[in-house]
Amino acid sequence: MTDDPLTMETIAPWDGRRVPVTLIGGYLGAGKTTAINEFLRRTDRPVAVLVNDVGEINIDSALIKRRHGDTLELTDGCVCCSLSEGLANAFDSLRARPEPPDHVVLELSGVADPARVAPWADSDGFRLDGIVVLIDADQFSDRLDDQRTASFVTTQLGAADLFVLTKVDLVDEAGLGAVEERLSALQPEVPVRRAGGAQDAGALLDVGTRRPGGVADTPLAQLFDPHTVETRPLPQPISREDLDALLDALPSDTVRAKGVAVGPDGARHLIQQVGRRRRISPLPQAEDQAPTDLVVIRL
Ligand SMILES: Nc1nc2c(ncn2[C@@H]2O[C@H](COP(=O)(O)OP(=O)(O)OP(=O)(O)O)[C@@H](O)[C@H]2O)c(=O)[nH]1
Ligand SMILES: [Mg+2]
Ligand SMILES: [Zn+2]
Repeated sequence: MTDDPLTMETIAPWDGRRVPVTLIGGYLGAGKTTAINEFLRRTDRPVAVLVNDVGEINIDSALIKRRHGDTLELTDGCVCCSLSEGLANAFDSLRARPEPPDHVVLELSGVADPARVAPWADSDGFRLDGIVVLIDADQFSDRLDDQRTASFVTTQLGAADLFVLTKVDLVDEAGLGAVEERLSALQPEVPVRRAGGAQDAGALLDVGTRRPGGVADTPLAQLFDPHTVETRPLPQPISREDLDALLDALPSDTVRAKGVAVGPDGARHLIQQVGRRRRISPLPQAEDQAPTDLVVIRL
């Protein structure tokens, strides 16, 4: 930084105002895009959304854009590993606007370490408001017990200011209690909220001031990423039987798959697979989401 007033003026936008930035982290498929969409549905404030998807096709940003025009995508890599330039450009393009957004929400990739992205959120014109890490109550224990994924999950936990438990509808009370116990053993100071009620979307942005020392205490970033991201061709159109067969045939180390398929009748379907859990749901025809190939993330 320099004290040259001319330089200061050209860097700091909006008369020195700093827009709060919330980072949304959480392992692959934890429910980040779903939660952001829910949040946007409940607010009419001007929120800018940045979405990082590791595949070549940014399905998430398409899903958010269907409802929210102010969405910038960061595609084909992870913001904390290889896309830092893209992230810097995204913040620059926000800074170039005459009017600041009220808030910026950044969906991190499912393998990102939020602590490595935090400095961008604290740059000119912005202020890191907090790091929310979503915890998939359905898959958390498996991911923590699998040595291939445990370090990703624990690194993300270490950066969090708030945990939001997702998919509480898929887990019984004893299971939820077990997840909360493990979380509080690992990160006793970080509050945990269960998602599921009307207030949850609000909880996402209700982070406010950061935990003292939060990010500084974060363990060093993972150096070896075992994930591979592939794009597999999806025949268009494809029958439901063929689609199921294709998904059944994915390698057993698949942790995440997503894409948009078109059925024989022209109807579009969103494919969402997280671990072994699969969901294929119709997309409203009116929204005309283009079909995509299948993004497959494996260990
Ligand atoms: N049952 C249930 N499913 C959920 C919930 N939240 C999200 N899902 C489903 O979980 C799947 C993944 O959700 P996403 O929101 O795409 O997850 P993500 O964290 O953005 O995934 P990546 O960006 O690929 O890491 C989708 O099928 C969602 O519908 C929930 O609270 N309950
Ligand atoms: Mg997502
Ligand atoms: Zn990364």
